[in-house]
Amino acid sequence: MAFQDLRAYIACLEQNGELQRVAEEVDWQLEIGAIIRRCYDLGAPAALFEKVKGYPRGYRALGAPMGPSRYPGHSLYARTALALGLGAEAPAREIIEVYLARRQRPVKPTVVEDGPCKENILTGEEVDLLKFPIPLIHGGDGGRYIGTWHTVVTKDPDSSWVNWGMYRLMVHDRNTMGCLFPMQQHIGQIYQKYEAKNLPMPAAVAIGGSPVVARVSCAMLPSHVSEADIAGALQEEPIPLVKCETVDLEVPATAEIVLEGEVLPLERKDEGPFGEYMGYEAGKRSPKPIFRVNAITHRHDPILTISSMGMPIHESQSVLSLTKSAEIYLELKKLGLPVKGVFIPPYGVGHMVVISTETPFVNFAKRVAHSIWATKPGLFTYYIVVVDADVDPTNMDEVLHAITTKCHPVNGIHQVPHIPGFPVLLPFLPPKERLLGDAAGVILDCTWPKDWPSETIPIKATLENLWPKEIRDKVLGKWEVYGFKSP
Ligand SMILES: Cc1cc2nc3c(=O)[nH]c(=O)nc-3n(C[C@H](O)[C@H](O)[C@H](O)COP(=O)(O)O)c2cc1C
Ligand SMILES: [Mn+2]
Repeated sequence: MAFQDLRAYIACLEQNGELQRVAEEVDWQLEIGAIIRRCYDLGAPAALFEKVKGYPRGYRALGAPMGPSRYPGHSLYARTALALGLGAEAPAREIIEVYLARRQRPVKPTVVEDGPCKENILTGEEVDLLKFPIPLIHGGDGGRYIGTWHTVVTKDPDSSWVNWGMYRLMVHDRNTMGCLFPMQQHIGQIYQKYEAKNLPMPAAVAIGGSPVVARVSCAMLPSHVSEADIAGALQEEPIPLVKCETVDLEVPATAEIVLEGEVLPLERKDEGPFGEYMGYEAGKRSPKPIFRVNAITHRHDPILTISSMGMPIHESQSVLSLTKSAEIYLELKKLGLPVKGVFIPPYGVGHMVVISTETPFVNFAKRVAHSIWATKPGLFTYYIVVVDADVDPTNMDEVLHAITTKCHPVNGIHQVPHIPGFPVLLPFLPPKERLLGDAAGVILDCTWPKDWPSETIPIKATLENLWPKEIRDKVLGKWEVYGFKSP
């Protein structure tokens, strides 16, 4: 089932107890950010702010669009599950399986003549970003951030590849924004090509639309894969796109707000800091590229989507962790590695990845880890935990048990200096390395060494392993007879 737009998704959230309408007037200045922060802390529903101070009624904002859920009976990932047309109770494993299945069948977008995002078209002097209730999210932020749950559309000048990515956008003034475009990301690679020729990079920002649009924009797909095709795959229907007014790019036709413009070559202006996804206000104000907005189009009564990064769990981890896990799994399968499951635990802010696998030969954990570091979705993972195939990687209790009983504190831990990391923000790096993203990684090998004689490998003391089948069957069969409730 496909959602036509953000509004259909909001209606679905509301039906499922995953939306709170906030009729009370709220302030864009810190109050909205604090409310979203508390939504994450409590696993409270997404917040639809219906009246923002100083803004006309109708100019609304949606906070925590895919934040974690603690609604009774729902999965932590309920809003992601609903966006994919699954039940709100679908656990991480099921969402990853559905993602992997649909991901195999990309669906190209269609181009349509017109769409709701063209209901209002503003050019020239009419362009004013502050027309929208853009929040100052955290105390200490360097400015108001309009881009925290959105899609930046750019085109590779050397091919037909169109990239969608989510990169934070800070408002400088009515028609310029600051951008964080690291070279490790697709946009950094594309922008570099324009800049080398001293050309502005045409760009468009889409806010809103079908919920899969923002979702794939932070999915860590490989290069030259168009996120639009994967968005279509995830909703099993093409995403309708419309042409922009002033740039040769297309955007989702049902987007709430579209910003069209160009990223200037060789010019920089101070941007940041911003409370970030690792859980810290990391990185100082520093010179970054400038996005000049030449046109804005928007729906009547537009809804600005907002996430509020900071301590987990928030969109960046509850969303990124599932798609990133699935993308890493796909990359390892491409290499023919006998991997059973991959999971990025949400409190690890994407830095830790757990892989359960068969181990066909010695030092296999190292092969897995170095393979991960060679892939796009494996960028920015620093703790690689390799566990045997009988450990469920989505179950952190099982993973911790594997670490503390199977990983030798010296021989099982392999430190790898100087791997690429996320520049500017990585909290554990000293200041100079942090600026560059000169990171380090570690492999925790929690698999039984291949060279140990099999009789020396301890037997896991489980119900399955240590009791004969007839006793197990008897105990399970009589569970309620003993007086217990069935699980
Ligand atoms: C709310 C949010 C903000 C993000 N901001 C940035 C950012 O400013 N810079 C960046 O490189 N990645 C950022 N990311 C992560 C990217 O969206 C993610 O790595 C994505 O895969 C990038 O697209 P690409 O793979 O096409 O480069 C952000 C993610 C989220 C959820
Ligand atoms: Mn990409």
